[in-house]
Amino acid sequence: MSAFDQAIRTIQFLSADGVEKAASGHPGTPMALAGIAVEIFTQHLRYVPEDPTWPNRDRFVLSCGHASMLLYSTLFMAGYDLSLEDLKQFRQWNSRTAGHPEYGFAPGIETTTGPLGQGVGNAVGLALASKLMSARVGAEVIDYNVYCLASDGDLMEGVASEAASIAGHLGLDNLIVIYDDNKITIDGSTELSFSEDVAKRFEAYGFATERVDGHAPDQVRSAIERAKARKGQPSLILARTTIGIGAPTKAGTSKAHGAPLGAEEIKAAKIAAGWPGDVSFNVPEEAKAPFKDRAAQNRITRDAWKKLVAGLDADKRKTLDSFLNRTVPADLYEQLRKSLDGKADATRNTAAKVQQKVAALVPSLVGGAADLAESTKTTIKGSPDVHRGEFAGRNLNFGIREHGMAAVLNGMALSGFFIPFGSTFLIFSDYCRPSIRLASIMHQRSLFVFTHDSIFLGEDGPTHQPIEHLWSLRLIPNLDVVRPADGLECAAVWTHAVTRTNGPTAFALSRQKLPELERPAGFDPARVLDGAYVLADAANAVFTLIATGSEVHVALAAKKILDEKGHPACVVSAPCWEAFQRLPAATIESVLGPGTRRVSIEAGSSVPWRTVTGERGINIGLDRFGASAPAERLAEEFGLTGAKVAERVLSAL
Ligand SMILES: Cc1ncc(C[n+]2csc(CCOP(=O)(O)OP(=O)(O)O)c2C)c(N)n1
Ligand SMILES: [Mg+2]
Repeated sequence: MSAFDQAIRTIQFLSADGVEKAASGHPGTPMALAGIAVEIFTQHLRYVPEDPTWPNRDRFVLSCGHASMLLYSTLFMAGYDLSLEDLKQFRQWNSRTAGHPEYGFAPGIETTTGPLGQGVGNAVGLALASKLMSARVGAEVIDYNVYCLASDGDLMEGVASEAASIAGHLGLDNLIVIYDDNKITIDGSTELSFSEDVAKRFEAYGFATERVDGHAPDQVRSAIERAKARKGQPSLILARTTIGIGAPTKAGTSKAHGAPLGAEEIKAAKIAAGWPGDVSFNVPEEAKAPFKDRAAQNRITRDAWKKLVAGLDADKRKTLDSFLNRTVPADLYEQLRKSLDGKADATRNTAAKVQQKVAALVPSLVGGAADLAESTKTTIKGSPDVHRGEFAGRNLNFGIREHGMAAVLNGMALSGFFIPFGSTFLIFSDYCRPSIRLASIMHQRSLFVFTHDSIFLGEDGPTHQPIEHLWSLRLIPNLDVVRPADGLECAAVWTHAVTRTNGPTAFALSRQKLPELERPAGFDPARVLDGAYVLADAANAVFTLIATGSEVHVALAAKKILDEKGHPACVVSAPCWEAFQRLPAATIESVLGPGTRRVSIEAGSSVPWRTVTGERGINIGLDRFGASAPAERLAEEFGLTGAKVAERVLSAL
């Protein structure tokens, strides 16, 4: 048996053995795709296992994350820092080999996958990032390929279709998607639910496609060679495979998908493949040879790259570093504050002005809108749009593809070069949510800029008015939701978002004009970065009014009435509840006022605020859908004016 074939067998049976030992997992797809993985990792992929973050490495994305043992076995064989012991710990507590690949758990895992379709979106973002970088620092410095393995489920999912449509539109010829066309999903044959011609669909997106026998190495090799050489089009290679190939009774059936094969089945498969039937986790040294050869070649390429980078002129080097480090000036907040004009405006407009300044100071900031740039105002002025073949600009047109946009943003963030943003209305955060969740899991600095953040968008009515969205986003762990109330808060939340290196930020910005807030003399602007702070104090306060965004000025108006009526209230503005929660408990208590009665005011779901305001709390918001009407009328009807809030608070006395 050749070393190449031994490598395939080794990965097939490491995967099957790993699943068997864990008594849980997906053996069939790794067995079927081992040949393609060996082909990619030994013949095509540019990587250095001991230098896994080399910026110009090719990226490998296993979109069908359920086949995680394929990735783990391959990374192990390729010499990454992942041991045989790690493979034996598959799916166990604290192991690096979780059920689905988790970004950051082991080197070589370029993204977290498992929710089908997302990996395809990430792969598009990774490919786009390479194109953007080539345009900035030259293709000799950054120009990598992205290899993505995708299953039937991946290509059935809408998010992959949206992202693929973007990739085809932009002609991302560094993207090679290999489709595991095994005609099997969990419930059985794809005949049950999937009858379109996938090749034709991808051709319509602008992909070049070709069909191969996924178990014929020469066919796979030449198809990948052609894909690499292709200019102006991404490639989809439809590889016909047999799930669980070699398993005597389960091959080709959904029984090979998501359960251990069983001792007898594995043994028979091993013997039939010329493998020792009774040995688990068998790794012949020879099987590693093709990977070692590839790594040796790649080291030469990497060393030449290092030399090239060391020889770059100072300007180019500085440019490259500003992306490699995603440099943000240390005094960003100060500079943003200085740029404020103090004019009352909608926070979508005020934040947009702040964003222009951020863009001028942070080269890594790139992004776009899902066909709402006119409304979200996120276009970076003075920079061209990105088009097919023209990647120097900073503005992307994602089209009406919110989910695809969010998954692509994550890929761009994962590239290591960009702080990407994508914008749409807050109501459509629902269309982005699975990707926002993954950005949070992966600790990626993806920025989701949502405007039209409440019923006060007015006339468009209930379908466009977010209600549960603020809290529903706040419920995602490690996502920071920011809802600024005025210019200073816009400066603070933009600073927060671009300097936050361990997670994403979702913005909620108003469509309607808001007043600039007055702050007491000597107010320390650093307090805004705390996430919540006392905006207006009161001696002997009876109430603490906690408000966010467009309801902060309502709280101030209510305070005035309450103060006058002899029930003094202080106002806490909370532009980022998550940041505030990370402060010491004593600080939180002192801001919220230990002895006062707490009142939350936010134009959205009020129920979750009960956890903040407590048993005696008063929660003013909206626990029903909104209505189509001018904003002023809605404020009156839904009790969100200063007078109505004061009335409600007093009635609770
Ligand atoms: C968004 C999403 N929906 C459902 C699942 C559960 N799930 C895991 S694999 C799978 C389908 C398996 O079929 P396929 O994608 O063709 O993979 P194969 O069995 O061929 O490896 C499903 C529905 C998931 N992981 N992600
Ligand atoms: Mg399948």
